[in-house]
Amino acid sequence: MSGMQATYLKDYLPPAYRVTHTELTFDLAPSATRVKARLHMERHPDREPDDKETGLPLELAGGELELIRIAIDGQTLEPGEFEVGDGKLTVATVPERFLLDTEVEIDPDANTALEGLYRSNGMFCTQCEPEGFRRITYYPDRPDVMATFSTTVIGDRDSLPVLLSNGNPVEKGELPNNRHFVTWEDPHPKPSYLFALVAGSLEKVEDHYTTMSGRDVLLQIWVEPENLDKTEHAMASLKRSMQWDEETYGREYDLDRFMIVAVNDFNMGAMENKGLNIFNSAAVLTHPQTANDATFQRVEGIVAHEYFHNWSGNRVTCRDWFQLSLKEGFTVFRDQTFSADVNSAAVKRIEDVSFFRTAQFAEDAGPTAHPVRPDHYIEISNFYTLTIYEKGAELVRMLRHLLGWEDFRRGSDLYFERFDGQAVTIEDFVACMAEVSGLDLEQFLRWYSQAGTPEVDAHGEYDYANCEYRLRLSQRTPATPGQTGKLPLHIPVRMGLVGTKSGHDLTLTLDGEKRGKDAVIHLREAEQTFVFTDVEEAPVPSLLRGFSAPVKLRYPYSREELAFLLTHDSDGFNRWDAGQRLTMLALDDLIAAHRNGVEKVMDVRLVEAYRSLLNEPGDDKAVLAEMLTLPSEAYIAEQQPMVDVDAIHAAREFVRQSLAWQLRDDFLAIYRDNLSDEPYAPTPEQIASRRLKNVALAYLMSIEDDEAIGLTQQQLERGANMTDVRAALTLLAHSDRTDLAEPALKAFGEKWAHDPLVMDQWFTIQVTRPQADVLDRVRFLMGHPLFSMKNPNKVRALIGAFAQNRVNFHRLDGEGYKLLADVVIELNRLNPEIAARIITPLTRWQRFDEQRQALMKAELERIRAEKLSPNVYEMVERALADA
Ligand code: B3K
Ligand code: ZN
Repeated sequence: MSGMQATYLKDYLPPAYRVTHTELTFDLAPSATRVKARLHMERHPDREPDDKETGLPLELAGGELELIRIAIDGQTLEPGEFEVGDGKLTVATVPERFLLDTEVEIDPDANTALEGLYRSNGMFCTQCEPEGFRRITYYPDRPDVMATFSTTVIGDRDSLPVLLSNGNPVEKGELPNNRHFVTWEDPHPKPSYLFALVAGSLEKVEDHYTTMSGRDVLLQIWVEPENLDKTEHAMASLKRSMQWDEETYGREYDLDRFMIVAVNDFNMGAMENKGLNIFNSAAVLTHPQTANDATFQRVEGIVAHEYFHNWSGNRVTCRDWFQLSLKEGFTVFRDQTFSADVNSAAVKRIEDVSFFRTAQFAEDAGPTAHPVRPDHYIEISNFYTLTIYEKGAELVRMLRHLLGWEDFRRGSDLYFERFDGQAVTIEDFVACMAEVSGLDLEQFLRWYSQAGTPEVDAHGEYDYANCEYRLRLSQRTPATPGQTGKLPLHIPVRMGLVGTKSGHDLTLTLDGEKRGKDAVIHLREAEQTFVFTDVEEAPVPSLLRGFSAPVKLRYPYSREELAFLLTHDSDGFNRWDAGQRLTMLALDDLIAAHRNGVEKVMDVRLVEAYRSLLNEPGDDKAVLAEMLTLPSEAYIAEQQPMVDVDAIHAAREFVRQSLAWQLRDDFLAIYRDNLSDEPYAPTPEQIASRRLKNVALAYLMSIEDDEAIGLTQQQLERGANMTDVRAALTLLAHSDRTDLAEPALKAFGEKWAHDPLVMDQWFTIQVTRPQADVLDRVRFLMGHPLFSMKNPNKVRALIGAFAQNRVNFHRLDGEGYKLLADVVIELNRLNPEIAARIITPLTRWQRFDEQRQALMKAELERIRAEKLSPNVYEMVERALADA
């Protein structure tokens, strides 16, 4: 089957023909939209015809299109002069330079895949990355074909008063039959994946930004009328992002207007279309009463991410989709740094790393592990992964560590200047970094082609007699599917030595050179020893500070050493990490006790560590809240050789409840100290305070403390903001107090039935309950009038969230797996991209006991027996490859 064929990086060839200018006309109708395209085409200078007589055939991608007409230089082609099929249109002979005219009809209403042109709540919108443009018109739909665009949108004046596309509006007017049109011109050459069109009954909020060179930019956020009051935060985030990119990277915006549109049905978070970003409404709309702090921060990060793509992605784009991380890894790194700069930097890093070590490590350890630059794919949409995005960002962060900020910035300037308006590769990016710094980055490039998480083992020895500290580091990367022989990587290890007497960082002297108190050492060999001299006292090493490389670092720390680092490490991130390690040691013992049916005993050292945290809270509440947060069940699972969901759940609950019993009054004091009457603002200070308060309340609720129940109810009833309301409702709903939870859920559901984003939260709260009856609840809610399998947010809120409910999804009767498989089979028809994402938990079967493995594989086999989309086919084949 041709759709199932793999594409290989090694087969890359420039396109035979390129497009210099694209003219599009859309005549919009819900189930029969006409698209006329006029492409100004010429042969690519690097492509010689194989045969001088016939030249090079013209091949254009296209799917789900009904061809009405095709003409070359004004001459309509007759059937026989071209061929349509297999997702493409082929013309055997064309001139060196020509005008291609096509007209097609498409059916936006039938488009449930949400790729190409589709309708959401009556609004027309597009999603073209990576290969959606071919569902709009026949085109060389690949990122290395960059053209200027001129787009005319025609629609009904009443139902579609707003007609938007990329660039600047240049003409508008009235047409017969109550229709009107707007023509847009985008002067910046762009690949087809950055094309966008929106038409609907929308309203806007406007603002202005003056760029560093003094140009005025009109900023617009377009939403459905009822959401006009939910745009303030996104607008403020946009302006902050524009300013930050000028100050930090010297990058200025390049059009007269920048538009954001909020859409309810959207596969991803948002899309960086040139000058017309399209956002999942969940990633842009906020209001203190409807969105919690985490959503405010997520919106800020995504607005920044899409805006930053204007340079890292749009002005300089990818040569082919294997280079996806060139734009995504760099842009994630940019948005992470932005969020760190405008919020609490330590907390941002803690959040990013704990997510990374939970989810990306799991991807690396599973059957879909792939390098940051894959070398083949069946369906590129399956590669919008944590490895491409988050690990890609970690690689860029390592480059910043290796070069230092100043050289890194010079490298980035060189990259943007040299490749402006071009489609390039990861080597091009790394070469700029090597050129400005003089560093040899050859070995570093292996990070892009080698999959898997490197494991670094560290051992230290202090030599009292010679005042020397010897640190031996060794690295190995476990085999991943299709890649067995792994090579040593270039790993920057940021570190310090904390004196056990003084409690301070000691000066690091390496090879006779003083390196300060915090240095980056370079591990390049499979095994390397670093000898630090003039070390006046016995130290505890603080390694991989700030998570300076995406590796698993093992060091045989004692609990005493970890407790010491927890209070003395000068690096906030590593203080947190020491706490995590200490907690993990206690959890390991408890997991073993649970498995062996032995009585569980709480580690008093952990209780004392928590007690000191609570009693000497320091000034960073945000970090404290992170320190008090136990590792998630998913994170704990990642640390185990074989996942025992029940033992993990029991051990974690035991720790939570033991801490709550023993530190009850401290938690209560923290709760009370952080109550506030201030009006809501998404400031780092307020967010930290609310977080700390709600973390404390969660501990107290874990033992169903009477006073805590009263406080939770009060917090819910007071309804100060969604952060507090959602936290309180979740605590009640996840407790055994059904008598309190059910009326609260009912009231919340009735109050917010009109707001889809709040209802998403309502679904999630219910299906993440630990109680055993939750599966029935999931099935019941799937029949709720507000649930729809066609809306990706609803699918994520209900099904995706349930699959994260570890004890219930992994039920031993296999009903959790069966439910997910049923959903995958249904979504495979409706929306293959979402189907291929939601299936992920089933692909991780190797990590579980034999009984669960058999159940999960049986469901994968059941899916495999269906007629599958390339998306799901590829995932299932990879998942079952070793079965
Ligand atoms: N570049 C988009 C990805 C959309 C792909 C969807 N199949 C989102 C982002 O990373 O900004
Ligand atoms: Zn992106």
